[in-house]
Amino acid sequence: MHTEKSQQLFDRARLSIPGGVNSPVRAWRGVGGNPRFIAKGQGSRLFDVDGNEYIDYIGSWGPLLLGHRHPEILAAIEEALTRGTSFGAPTGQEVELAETVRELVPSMEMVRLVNSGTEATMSALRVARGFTGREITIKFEGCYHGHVDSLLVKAGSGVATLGLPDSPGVPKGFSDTTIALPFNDPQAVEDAFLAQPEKIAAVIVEPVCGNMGCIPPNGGYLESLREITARHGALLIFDEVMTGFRVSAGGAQKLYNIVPDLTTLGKVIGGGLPIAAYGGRRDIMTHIAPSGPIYQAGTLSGNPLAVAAGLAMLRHILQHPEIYDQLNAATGKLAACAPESVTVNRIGSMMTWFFTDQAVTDYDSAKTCDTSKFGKFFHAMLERGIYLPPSQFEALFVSTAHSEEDIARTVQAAKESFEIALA
Ligand code: HOZ
Repeated sequence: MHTEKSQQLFDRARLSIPGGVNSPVRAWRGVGGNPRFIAKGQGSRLFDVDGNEYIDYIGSWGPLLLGHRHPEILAAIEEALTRGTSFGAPTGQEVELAETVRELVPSMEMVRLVNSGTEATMSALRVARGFTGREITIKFEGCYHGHVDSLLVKAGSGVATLGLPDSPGVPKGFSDTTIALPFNDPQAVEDAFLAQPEKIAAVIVEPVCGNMGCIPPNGGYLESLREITARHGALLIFDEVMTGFRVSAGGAQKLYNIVPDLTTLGKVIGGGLPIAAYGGRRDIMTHIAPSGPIYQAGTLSGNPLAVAAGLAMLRHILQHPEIYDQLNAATGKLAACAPESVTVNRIGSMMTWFFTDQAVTDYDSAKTCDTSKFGKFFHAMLERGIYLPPSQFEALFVSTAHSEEDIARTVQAAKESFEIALA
């Protein structure tokens, strides 16, 4: 496989961009080697600048539920382009997008559009603090909620990939407002509330973790979080940036039948363009400016191109509920091909092959993985034209563009690559 052009671009990139990338996991530090620079995507495929073709299982880290360059999304962006790129004023399509989000995720009685998942979680936390008059947040070890100062405590995703315990630059006062607890342990949450009565504003959780690899909630866990937070007067925030419109049309909250107070969305909601949202109970959301005093704003919030792409994506989901069966079936075939010494976690079209024979239910068990074996597996797959997330601590994503032939090819490549990695 030729990679000279990617290599040259990476050499140049490192002179102008920290680490050569605009988001850390892309630098492949978790698997070794140098990242491929991408020239284009089409359907299930990525093509790099050296002309190599891959079946893509990153899907832009989640947004591309329908694959690259889906015609309905392209048409919506093209139509929006004829009207302008940014107005800094309200548009009709923003209203339609908010209404469509409410239809799919009914717990979001009101919705505010922002530009990234980080902005959504940061804003939701501020709202939770402002609404409750409390300052402390509970998060879970290995969960990642964007690079929000107070949430970069024992975080997953790139922080876990690079093995960084916490980030310099986060004032101690901020991290002191965060309690990080093990995921899937309701007693730890109960104990934290008892230790700090009437101090905890919110519990924020990825209802299905995707940022320490895919880790589903144990039976009854989300119900416990709902019950404990309600009993203690704190808000339950579901960070559905990854799971929203991914694990079901209504996200993880629909799948597990839990009604959070606030929800954050990103990734799929933008169909590949930068947009995110937070929302929830009307009595909480009306505290946001200009309805109320809690301030949050953004020049590009509700950007017309991103709104058009997001609306096309959500309309497709509403019109084609059958896609979730297709995604489930395809991803199930990938899950089934792993040997016994590899643990597989999958919910819908989110999945991780963990290089450990232990059950992976939290960050500690995720860390039992042999990351060097994962690195060998990643490179063996790449050689076979399969492009996986370059970290043991990320989930892979299947799209509706993955054909049966793509999946069969991937299963064959995985069987060969497991043999190489586990030898
Ligand atoms: N933190 C993102 C996934 N969990 C990675 C984003 C990126 O590198 O683009």
